[in-house]
Amino acid sequence: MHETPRSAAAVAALFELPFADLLYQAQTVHRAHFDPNQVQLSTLLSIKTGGCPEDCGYCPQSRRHGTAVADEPIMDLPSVLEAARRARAAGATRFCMGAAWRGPKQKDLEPVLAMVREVKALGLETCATLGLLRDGQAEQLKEAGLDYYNHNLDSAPEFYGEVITTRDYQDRLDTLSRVRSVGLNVCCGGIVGMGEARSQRAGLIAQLAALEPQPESVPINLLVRVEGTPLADVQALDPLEFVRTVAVARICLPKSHVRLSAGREAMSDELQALCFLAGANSIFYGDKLFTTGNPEADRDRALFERLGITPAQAVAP
Ligand code: SAM
Ligand code: DTB
Ligand code: SF4
Repeated sequence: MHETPRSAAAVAALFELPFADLLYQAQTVHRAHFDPNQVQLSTLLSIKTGGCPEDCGYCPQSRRHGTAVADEPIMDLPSVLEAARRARAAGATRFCMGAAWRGPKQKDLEPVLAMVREVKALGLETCATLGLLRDGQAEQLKEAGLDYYNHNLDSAPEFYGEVITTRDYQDRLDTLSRVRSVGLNVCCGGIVGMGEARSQRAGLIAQLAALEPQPESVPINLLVRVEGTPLADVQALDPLEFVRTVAVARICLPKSHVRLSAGREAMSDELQALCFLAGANSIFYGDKLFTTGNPEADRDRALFERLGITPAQAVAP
């Protein structure tokens, strides 16, 4: 069995393999740890949209970019629970609540704790992505019943400053340590197609693979180019390079759920099939991400039918 690569150079060498060899290795690793015909379904909800003070170049929710996304108040609990019930009825096993914050103030966190408690009581796995956490906040989320915290590294360290200037890589690593230290599961991945070099895609995966323990869940986002953001006009990534990225993530993070995340709405069924073959085994399910589109659930169900993929069932509590 192949040794899991660790250095950025070893990860970069995987990208250079002939496509068939890379996918064969990824599929072999995938089958050693997972049922290759099962995909986990997570549904996203933006519980607080827009008006974010950060300047992430890819993000339509930054108030620094002239996008069409309005600054909205936090959602009320009944509306969140209504969305969670719909997600559960549609077959999702995890419900991910996101907020357009640099990080939650304590007064912001209180209503989120109630949402976590109530969504958990519906029998769904709970995930939150609220930005940077201060001391004591991860403990409160864990105590409320949170299962996963999403906090992406998003790019290689040497590329991060090209895309985000209002925080640095260490801020992200510090929050990941706080999350891990209270026993929350970690959801940590990134975005490709932002104009980065292949060596920087390899650098991102090397960073993710070096997290100890490795994240349980690794979202691989394909940049969604949104009008008004600094990255709106970036050249589209070669779709086969995206498949290579999924395959390399699979090999370097053999036991993680690798999630096809943002950008899937514009992907053909054939491209998605290649990503599943490359070891992707999770998707965001439901017709919207936070502010951008996602394939309709019945399109996903039709694709799963054609591929003989079954949705992963909820884990016993
Ligand atoms: N504000 C929190 C944060 O930044 O960690 C949580 C919400 S933020 C929207 C969550 C993730 O969405 C980002 O880390 C990024 O990976 C992804 N994302 C945001 N805008 C995107 C875009 N236009 N295309 C692809 N992924 C995007
Ligand atoms: C992740 O890596 N991608 C999801 C989830 N984790 C929170 C968010 C994608 C957001 C895409 C842009 C939008 O819809 O605003
Ligand atoms: Fe804010 Fe998160 Fe968007 Fe960055 S990615 S602007 S922190 S919502």
